[in-house]
Amino acid sequence: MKRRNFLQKVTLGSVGITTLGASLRATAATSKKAKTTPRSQTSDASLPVVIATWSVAQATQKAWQSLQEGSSALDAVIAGCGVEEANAKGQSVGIGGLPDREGRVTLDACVMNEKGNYGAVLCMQNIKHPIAVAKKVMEDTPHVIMAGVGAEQFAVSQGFERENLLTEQSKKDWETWKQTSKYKPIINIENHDTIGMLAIDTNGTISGGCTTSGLAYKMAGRVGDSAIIGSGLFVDNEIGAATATGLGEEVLKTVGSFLIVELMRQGKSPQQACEQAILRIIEKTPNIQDFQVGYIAVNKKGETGAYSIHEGFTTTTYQHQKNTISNSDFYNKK
Ligand code: SD4
Repeated sequence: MKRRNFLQKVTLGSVGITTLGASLRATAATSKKAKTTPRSQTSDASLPVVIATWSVAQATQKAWQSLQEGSSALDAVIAGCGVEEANAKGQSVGIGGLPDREGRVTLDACVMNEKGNYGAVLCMQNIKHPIAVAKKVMEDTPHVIMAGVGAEQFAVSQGFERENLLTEQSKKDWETWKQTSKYKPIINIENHDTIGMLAIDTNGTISGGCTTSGLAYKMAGRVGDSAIIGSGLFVDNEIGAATATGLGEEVLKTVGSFLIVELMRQGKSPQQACEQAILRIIEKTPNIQDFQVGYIAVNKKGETGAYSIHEGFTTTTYQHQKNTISNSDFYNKK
């Protein structure tokens, strides 16, 4: 996966930020060379389709293959997101995710299916595939959200293995961060590229998922938008679906993914809906210099859209038998 330094500096209230670890700078530099094409403003309606945040060609390919092999849209999304969760080099999801400021990797993930069912895990440690646990929460419990130790215990009871998710590299980066932070109340260094993925099968059945390790060096216990219904993800099988990446606090405050689906319900295209949802954030928080948000959306026909506040948000779309990485359009043209 080609990653970039998505949010370079984030300020929440009076809480400051520091610099990235060397490996993160390296990955950011690599990603600049990623072969991408600008997204067109209009998109073809065609099914099936898999669309994901960021440059995750292997993940969308896996989801696409799963659809071809007859998996449900939900299982295709879980398989696709699972590719990135298992990628120890990716410091944004699953194993290898950058930890909170205490050095703990805590994961958030959710899924929604075509029936409007939802399952999520929040702040879960030691389990590599939170998105698969989220499906279990949805299908095998009377609840929709499980958090922390309870989520982990539930996962283990379902056969998931406990493992240490803090890789040597992420530990090293965290230790470097601790030195430069000088133990000031620093909240995060955002280089996290949450994987949000939406899939529609040939029958028009829509499902989605979103998985993340959240903001790097977040305060212990912090949860972002990614696992929260309507914010990091929303699916309405009659209309379409949307998912988010970026500063979760801003997505949460505007319930971004739900907003996009509702705008599509009112007749907006996925592209127009993503743009309006970004504008909603900017109306509420005009000082956009310090943070980034990116949205992707798909409607029932298989048209797609993507938009972000700043340049640099890429999307991967598998459609028309082709896997394409594109640069999304963005608001801040300067
Ligand atoms: C969060 N939205 O926890 C996630 C982080 C992210 O790209 O998407 N970063 O707020």
